[in-house]
Amino acid sequence: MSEEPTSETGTSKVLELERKFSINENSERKLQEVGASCLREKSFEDSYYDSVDYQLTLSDYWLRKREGNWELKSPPEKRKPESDVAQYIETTNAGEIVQYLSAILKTDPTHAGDNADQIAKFVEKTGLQPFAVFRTNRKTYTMEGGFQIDLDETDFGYKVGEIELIVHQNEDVAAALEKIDTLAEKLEFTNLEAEIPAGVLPDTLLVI
Ligand code: V4E
Repeated sequence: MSEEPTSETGTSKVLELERKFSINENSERKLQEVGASCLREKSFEDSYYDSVDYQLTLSDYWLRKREGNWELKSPPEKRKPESDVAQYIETTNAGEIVQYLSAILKTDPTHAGDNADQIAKFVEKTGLQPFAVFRTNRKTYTMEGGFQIDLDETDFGYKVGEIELIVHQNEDVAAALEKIDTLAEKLEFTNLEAEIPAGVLPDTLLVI
């Protein structure tokens, strides 16, 4: 991957391994049966930004402002292609986000800074615009093994679950992917891609 995920104090980058799945009326009960416990329930609004010709999303870069905080999900250099698990580097540091964006948009990053206000200026200067804005209600469960399981419902009626593990070292990726797949099987979670009805998600969120 372009920059190594690290567990050093102060870093803003982690590698998120996450698998989405369809949820039904039994999903929450199944989670509780395997020992997961509900950590919190919250609601948040996301605004996803891109250029008019979708340079970011077409390159699998996902820039969003969640409740006022900028976040960027970018693809690691190497992914395990055989896995159903999505693998992204998540960056929250404004300076780092601008570095990534400048490279994709082929813009000069010199006017970049390291706080949210300066990233907003960068976004304005490069003409990035919100292309999808929606609110999500999320129930977050945790369970033994470091798993986080989210049950999401958006304000346009889309329901999805997600199993997530965070890793800090490349060497841990293969084992973590296997753990996610094993848990998904145990919970009888069904593959999401096979079941998304056409038109449910904004097309721009289904680019890859
Ligand atoms: C990567 C991506 C998008 C950006 C949102 O990523 P996501 O993991 O869905 O965020 P969220 O809010 O569910 O989790 P959090 O960041 O809070 O942990 S939108 C589309 N993609 C690419 C993508 C895709 N098209 N389909 C699947 C199954 N995964 C990723």
